[in-house]
Amino acid sequence: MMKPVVMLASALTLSMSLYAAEHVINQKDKAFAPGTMKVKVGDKIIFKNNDGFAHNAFSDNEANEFDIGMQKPGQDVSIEMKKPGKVEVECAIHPNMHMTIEVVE
Ligand SMILES: [Cu+2]
Repeated sequence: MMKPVVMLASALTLSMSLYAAEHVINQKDKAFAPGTMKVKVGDKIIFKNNDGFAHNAFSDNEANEFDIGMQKPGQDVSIEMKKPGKVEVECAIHPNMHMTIEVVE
């Protein structure tokens, strides 16, 4: 039998996942598409690599710092946006790749 605390925690997780949206960012021809995106806290961003070579998307912004690392062609990587703020996304391999995600409450 589950303890009440555990039941509450799983109910919260369930309700959060019901509201969390998923957004796709494509990496194609050494560019992020779309170039800007507005999402809510808790939403997931799925980075797709549609190129024939690796990418390495990352952000240094304090609010949602992340580093995907080497992402091979055809791989999907999911990142959760945990705090509100501006997220400037760059690629460590291709300096010209750049996009912005605005995370709101
Ligand atoms: Cu790249």
